[in-house]
Amino acid sequence: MIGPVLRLCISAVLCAAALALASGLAPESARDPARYVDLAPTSGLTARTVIGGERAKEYILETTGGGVAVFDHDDDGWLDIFLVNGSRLSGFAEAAPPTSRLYRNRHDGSFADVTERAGLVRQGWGQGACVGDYDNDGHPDLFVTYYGQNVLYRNQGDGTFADVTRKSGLLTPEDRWNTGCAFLDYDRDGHLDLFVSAYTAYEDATRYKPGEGKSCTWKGLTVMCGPRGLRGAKNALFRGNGDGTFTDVSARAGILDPPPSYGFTPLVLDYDNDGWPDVYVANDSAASLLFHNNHDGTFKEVGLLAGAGLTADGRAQAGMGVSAADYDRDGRLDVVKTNFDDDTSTLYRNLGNGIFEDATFPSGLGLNNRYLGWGVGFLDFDLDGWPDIFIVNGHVYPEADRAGSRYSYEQPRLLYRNRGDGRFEDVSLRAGPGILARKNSRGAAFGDLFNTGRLDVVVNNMNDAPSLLHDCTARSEHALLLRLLGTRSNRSAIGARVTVQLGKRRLIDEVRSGGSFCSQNDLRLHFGLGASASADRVEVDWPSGGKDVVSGLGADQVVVLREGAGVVGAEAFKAFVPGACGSEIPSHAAMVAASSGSVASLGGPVSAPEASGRMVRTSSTPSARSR
Ligand SMILES: [Ca+2]
Ligand SMILES: [Ca+2]
Ligand SMILES: [Ca+2]
Ligand SMILES: [Ca+2]
Repeated sequence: MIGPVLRLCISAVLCAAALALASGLAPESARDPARYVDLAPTSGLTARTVIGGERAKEYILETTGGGVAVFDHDDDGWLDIFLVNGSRLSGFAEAAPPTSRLYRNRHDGSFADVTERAGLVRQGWGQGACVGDYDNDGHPDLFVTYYGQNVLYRNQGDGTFADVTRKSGLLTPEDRWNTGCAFLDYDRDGHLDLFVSAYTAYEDATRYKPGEGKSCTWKGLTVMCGPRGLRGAKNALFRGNGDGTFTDVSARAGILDPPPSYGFTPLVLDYDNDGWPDVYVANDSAASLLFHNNHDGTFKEVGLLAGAGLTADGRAQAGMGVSAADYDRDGRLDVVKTNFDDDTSTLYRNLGNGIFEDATFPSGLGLNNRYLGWGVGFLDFDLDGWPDIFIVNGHVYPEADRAGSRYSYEQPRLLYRNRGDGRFEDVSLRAGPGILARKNSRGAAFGDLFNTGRLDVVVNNMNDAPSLLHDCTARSEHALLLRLLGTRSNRSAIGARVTVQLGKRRLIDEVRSGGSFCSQNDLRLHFGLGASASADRVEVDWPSGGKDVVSGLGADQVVVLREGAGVVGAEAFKAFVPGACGSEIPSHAAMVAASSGSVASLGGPVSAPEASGRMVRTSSTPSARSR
């Protein structure tokens, strides 16, 4: 069979398609858009996350949490996984109480539980996590939010962490129900600051028994109360002082100005392209907030003014998770937010001039209104340069299983393909068993766990083991993964804006801490380049005001860019194909090789001049970035 097939190979692309046919795969046109499989059971990600009761939730406290962070804790170039764990009101008489877990990436598709060795064993009602190198020592640090007191873990550079919460000044005078967090450098002084959201007043988390309060029924069923009828909470901003300590500047920075609400996840983005990071906060059962950075250490909340607080018809929604990308490639970051059931997720299209429009229905996201969404991310799963959308779901009420066939406690995931014309296509039913699986999910983190040029998704599931979703689809399209190292800017380069130029196409993204639902994505930026084997130009606008430009950057590699120095390292994407994908699936590297005819550059470090690109210009003017 192979012989005649090879004789038909009149072009590389036809050849790849013919080989796919010969190996039993469907031809390109009829192929499923993706095939996500769950690698967690076979990769060692087996510890359960415990959040409240299994089949009954007495209090709203039992329904939140479950953040995930993917970050390279030991600086070996491979992402590791931190899964936030919760607790249970009835206690743990027989079993040991659960702890959040750190899994070290073994580079072979498996993970080792290093929680104990890393010094991260801790009990309590963990909620979310975010990552940033707050002390600029080159080792990414971990912040974990709790119902109670948050914890700042300083990465000691030897695989272990030290709890420096008290020393850093991040203990709060009273216990809070902290939820999402994000490091950012809002005053652009090179020292990371920290934004923390909170859900309800601390005492209200367990104030009313089901049926006792104001908002304790749903579909005629008695359920846990809230958040309506409970007292809300305010967000907090801590300024990094540059000496490892933080000062609570919430009041003077204007963060306390909006009334208390039910905050879940902060999303840091420069929505108006003025070079200063702004903060969007997904609020539950209330208008979402948008804190515009005034460039003077203060913020002004403009959510309603900007059209990003409510729906097009003026409704407040139950905001849970949130993500940003320029899905329509007009050079402005747009926002997607997950919400409750009997409602849709919301897509806010950035029109410029500080204004968003609710594009949910015109974009095709209004199709699904039966799921309760949490973790969400724009990711370009098919590498065509158009950011797609991935959402994980799960109900807050176990009673949903008794509310009629439309509702369920465990729910499937959703995958929307960006068609490139402003519309999304729901491809969930043709995207593999990892998408169809029904779970009660909360946090989701997006990152290239195996350095293959593709983004994987780690999902924290309630009272269940996590999921690690990997797309097995063979693709010949190209991609770039950029790791940024700040020098004058904060070391994690959080807030850096990258523009990738491909002919007339311009792709943008920013290095971001926090987001999704109370989670942390890969700090490296992933760009799908489609058929382009290189990027014409890559521009980095650093938070310091400096700018680096690299031209002719070869695709299909992880490139390290240092502020003021340009490309300082590059490594070709790996050819890792998990066993769960089946042996007939060629790796991305093999597909690229088949379509380009070049095998030589794959598999090892790439030779410097051609693959690393050429540094064109570095300017280090300390003025505001011009865009
Ligand atoms: Ca550090
Ligand atoms: Ca700062
Ligand atoms: Ca846009
Ligand atoms: Ca895409």
